[in-house]
Amino acid sequence: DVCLTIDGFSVTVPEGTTILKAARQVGVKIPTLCYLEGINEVGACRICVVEVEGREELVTSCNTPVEEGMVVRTNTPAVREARRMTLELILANHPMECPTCPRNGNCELQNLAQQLNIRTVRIPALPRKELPLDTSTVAIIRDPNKCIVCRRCESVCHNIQTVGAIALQGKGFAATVAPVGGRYLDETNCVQCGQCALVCPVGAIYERDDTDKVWAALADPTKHVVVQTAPAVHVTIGEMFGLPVGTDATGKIVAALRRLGFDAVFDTNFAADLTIMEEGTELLERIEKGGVLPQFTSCSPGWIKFIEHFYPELLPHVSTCKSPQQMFGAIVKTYYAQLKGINPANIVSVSIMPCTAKKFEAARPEMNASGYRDVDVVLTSRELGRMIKEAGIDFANLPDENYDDPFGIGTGAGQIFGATGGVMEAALRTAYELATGKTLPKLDFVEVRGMKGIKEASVELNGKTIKVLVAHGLGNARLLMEKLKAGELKDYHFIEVMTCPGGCIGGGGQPIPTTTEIREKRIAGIYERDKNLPYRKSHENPAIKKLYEEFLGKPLSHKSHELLHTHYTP
Ligand code: HC0
Repeated sequence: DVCLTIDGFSVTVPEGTTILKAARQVGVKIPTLCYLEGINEVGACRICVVEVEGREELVTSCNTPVEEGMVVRTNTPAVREARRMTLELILANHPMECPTCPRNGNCELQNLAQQLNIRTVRIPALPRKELPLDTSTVAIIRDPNKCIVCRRCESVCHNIQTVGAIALQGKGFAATVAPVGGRYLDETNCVQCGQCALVCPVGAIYERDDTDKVWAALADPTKHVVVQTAPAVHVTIGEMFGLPVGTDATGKIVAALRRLGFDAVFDTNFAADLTIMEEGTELLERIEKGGVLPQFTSCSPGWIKFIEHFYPELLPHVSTCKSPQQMFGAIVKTYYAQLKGINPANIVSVSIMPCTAKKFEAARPEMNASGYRDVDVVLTSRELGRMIKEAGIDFANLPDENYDDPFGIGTGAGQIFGATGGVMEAALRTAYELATGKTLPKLDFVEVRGMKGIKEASVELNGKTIKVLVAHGLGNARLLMEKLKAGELKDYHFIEVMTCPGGCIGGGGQPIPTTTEIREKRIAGIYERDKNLPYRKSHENPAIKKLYEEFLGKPLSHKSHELLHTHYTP
């Protein structure tokens, strides 16, 4: 351990601890801007500078380790002036468009200017050349004018996702983080996961806003507008309205969507159950008939794009199942349209997703098996939050309402899709019972839960040991893919990959901030809801049984294949 003093307080911390972290232990919150715990600790912005006795220059506290006997001062005239000057320089080079910025009210630069009590910028605004926005993808918009070169997006894209679509370009005041070689995002390997948007402190990279399309559909009396809400959204949207992190706001989401004017409010959890029926059956079939194993989950669209870009030779491992979002869309435009006697051409299918890549998935040309787009508009959690605010709905005080029939029932298995390991656990609950005809002695597969990057479990099925792996964050997925290619995963049967750290609760469209601690609380909220639901296994969902009886026949039927499955072309 190392002993030092910070602002007169002594503190003892393990060797290697940064001054920034040590200071937090004695209740001193040093301001930061580029800092992102465990991901971007590079001292790029110099907001976190402090004085260290015996050193001539101020040091950046986020990446300077403590030393024995160090005397640190975090709040001296020199420190305050340096921080202010740094911030004023950033502000002099930043468009002052706060009222119309997507991050207005939730911007770390704004907050910091407030915290440092900046009232004037002493440096004249620097001459800036207005650069065009990158609107090349359906999911993510990049505004290079607002980039403050903190490099958080670059760190996440390279180190966590191992995608490397963006990097530092240019020098000095012209520097920005952008696709290499002046290209557009859609010309790179970007998987549109939106983790960059989640960590951007300002409005330099953000989700495309599709709320206008939804407002227009809701105002059109000739349209029947249906909406589905993803598993992860249940426990995250409340954060935008002051509810504690991890609160299950399901009933309030339904009430809010009804007040916004949707004609039918459905639960993606239902379609997650449907996916389990199809994907679980597919797995059992691959095992029995000697198909390509291990089978990979296919519901996380950033992961699909990742494997298409980086490991196309492994595509035969990917389940042919569409994601729950897309399955839902296909069922709405067929079975539901028939049931209600509505022309599918007049149905607008909207989904509320924690994910930016879902916008890309919905726009894939092949996602129209019914003859119509499966899903017409995808809104992220953040966009729905904005619509609710714009409509003046007092979300936190809404009564709890129930989803509409016939897709209003989702099981706990569907609910846990929103957390890493959830799809696997849901699949095991069903595959076990379908394959053995026995009731599972223990429903909770805790081995596959939690924030560990790669998790592993096994289950006995009729005398055969089924081995499974779970990865979240594409860097972890890459590790597994490399092992698979090296022949090390031959005896595994099923691999779940979720693009985003923590799974969908950490999706690129989720409320900001999304930190590790927040992810953990959201995960707890997911499993809490699972525990309290009347049905916890997908095959026991009465609405799913009815759908098979009335429409699909059985899993992997001809109709299922036509509507619920897809194919991948390398
Ligand atoms: Fe997910 Fe999904 S669970 S990807 O993580 O499978 O986005 O929440 O909606 O589709 O159900 C996201 C979340 C979904 C889908 C489901 C899956």
